[in-house]
Amino acid sequence: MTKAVVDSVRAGDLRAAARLMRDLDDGVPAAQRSLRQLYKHTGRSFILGITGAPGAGKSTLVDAIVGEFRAIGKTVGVVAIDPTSPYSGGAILGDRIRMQRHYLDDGVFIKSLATRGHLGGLSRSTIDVVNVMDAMGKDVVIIETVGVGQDEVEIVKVAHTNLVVVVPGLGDDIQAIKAGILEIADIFVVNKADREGADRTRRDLETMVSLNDYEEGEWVPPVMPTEAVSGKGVGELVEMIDSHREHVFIDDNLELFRREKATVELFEMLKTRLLEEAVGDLERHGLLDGLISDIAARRKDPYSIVEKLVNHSFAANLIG
Ligand SMILES: Nc1nc2c(ncn2[C@@H]2O[C@H](COP(=O)(O)OP(=O)(O)OP(=O)(O)O)[C@@H](O)[C@H]2O)c(=O)[nH]1
Ligand SMILES: [Mg+2]
Repeated sequence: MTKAVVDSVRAGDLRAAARLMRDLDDGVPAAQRSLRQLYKHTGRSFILGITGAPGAGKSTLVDAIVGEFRAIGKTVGVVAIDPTSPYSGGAILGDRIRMQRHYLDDGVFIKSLATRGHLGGLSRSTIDVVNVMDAMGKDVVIIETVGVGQDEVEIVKVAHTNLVVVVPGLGDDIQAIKAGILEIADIFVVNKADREGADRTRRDLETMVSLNDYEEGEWVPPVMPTEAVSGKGVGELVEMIDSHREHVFIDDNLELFRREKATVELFEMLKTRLLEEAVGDLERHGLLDGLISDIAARRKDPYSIVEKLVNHSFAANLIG
């Protein structure tokens, strides 16, 4: 059974891959087993992360970038992480509409992930989907995510190249960008370059980048203007993405990248499993609700509870 799924996914079967992703969402144990087998067939895709504020034009840009990759015969997988809507909600439909050109193209596989309903965190689910697409043999896997929480910051470590999309007129926002996003951006994209203030935003970003110290041979993030709707600037952006890909694929850099990705994968999986294990155990012993009430009422503190749980075999130590 597992072998059949693994073979079908490796052969690029869209239905098998879609079913596997759904089973992973539903926590079907057999799906986990398939992932284990698939892992050794991953590591071939080029993974591109696209982060930016809601409405910055990420999906429109993804659509245009996909068009460029398809034009040179590359197959593409897209994971769109939707910040608010559940599966039946508008944003997924929106993603489909914005990527409509590719919706009927067999060479493009689009999967949306809702942020809700991932006990172990969204990073884990994203990694699973990326790995399935990688094992399917997609040449490129694109992850679209709203760059806010810590979760997203971890996710981007699985991408070879990260675009940070900003829009003109961000003013004070540049401070916010500075704080978290500079460290993840390999390329800054000033999208909606048709709007007023695009040049200013571009200069501000370039100044911000220039204030950083870069070592010899280190990648300095360029700032690229685009108009995702018309496709203007997208060709140049894809060329820059390719330059960065070449930079990452220099031996030492690639080794470093692979270790970083492996670390994120291991840690995210551990986090999920341990959490599932602990919560499941507490539930089975009928302790979870009471514990939460006790903590809420300050009768117990979460620090001591967690300490007891991890020092011993979860709930066993709380009974008896
Ligand atoms: N003027 C202008 N509008 C654009 C451009 N690119 C995208 N838009 C518009 O911006 C709106 C948001 O685009 P999306 O691609 O959905 O943005 P997003 O960042 O994916 O949004 P979320 O996924 O909801 O965070 C849409 O109405 C697009 O048509 C551009 O280059 N110029
Ligand atoms: Mg979007």
